[in-house]
Amino acid sequence: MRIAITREVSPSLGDCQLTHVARAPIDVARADAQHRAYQRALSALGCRVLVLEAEPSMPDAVFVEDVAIVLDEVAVMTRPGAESRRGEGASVAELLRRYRPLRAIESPGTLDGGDVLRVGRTLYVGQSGRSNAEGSAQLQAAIEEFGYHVQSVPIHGCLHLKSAVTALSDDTLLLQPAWIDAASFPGFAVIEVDPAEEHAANILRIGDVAVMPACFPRTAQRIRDAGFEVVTVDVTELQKAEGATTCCSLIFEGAAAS
Ligand code: CIR
Repeated sequence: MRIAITREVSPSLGDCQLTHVARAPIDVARADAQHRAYQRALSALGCRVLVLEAEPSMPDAVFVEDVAIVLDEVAVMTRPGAESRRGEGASVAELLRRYRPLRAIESPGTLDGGDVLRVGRTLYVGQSGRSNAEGSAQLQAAIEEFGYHVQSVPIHGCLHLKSAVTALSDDTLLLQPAWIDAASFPGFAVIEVDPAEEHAANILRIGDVAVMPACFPRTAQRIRDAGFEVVTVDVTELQKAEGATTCCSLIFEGAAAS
């Protein structure tokens, strides 16, 4: 069955890290309500949603995607580039070890899960301010025995690789051309985000469905026109914290937890 690990919104979300987005007041109660709706959307798409307790002293801990890379054979705990986020992984690791053997990125490596896009056996890793070359090299060493390989991709002007590109299927990408060069992905069909919707490239793929923020209707239409199913969620408060839809879950196939 498909598992989705999530974590409740921290009451300190307003003190989150921000890199390319200007700080705006966050309504935490609203963020929490939106996050619950996101969890319900994942449930409706067949996920068994596991919910970790909020971490009151860790503003960004709701963004569980950044602390682990979960593959079919193994999970790799990351070492997030922002120091304030390095404590978030412990409770996720505790849960993940029920499902996968664990490996870990060690200092001086840094890696955010938001920088890792898996398509088939390739893990594209963004060269962002959060993930360094040592982090990519350690990821490669941790997973190569399972037949995966890491490919570094330059990005500019955004937080993470998956701010700039995500996969709608194994051969079609959704991409923001201002932040990443489509030439880094030879052989893929590419749908560009609508120019009026700068942050629209981050979709969460669950099976054949693209889960994306409701505030990008033009890009949603482009995706539907290409034959994909779209489910929208309202995540405006989480977007103020520089998150969107992939960041709030770790999704993988696993037996039901006891
Ligand atoms: C951060 O800057 O780390 C958080 N405020 C946002 C992280 C979003 N993560 C993601 O999209 N994978």
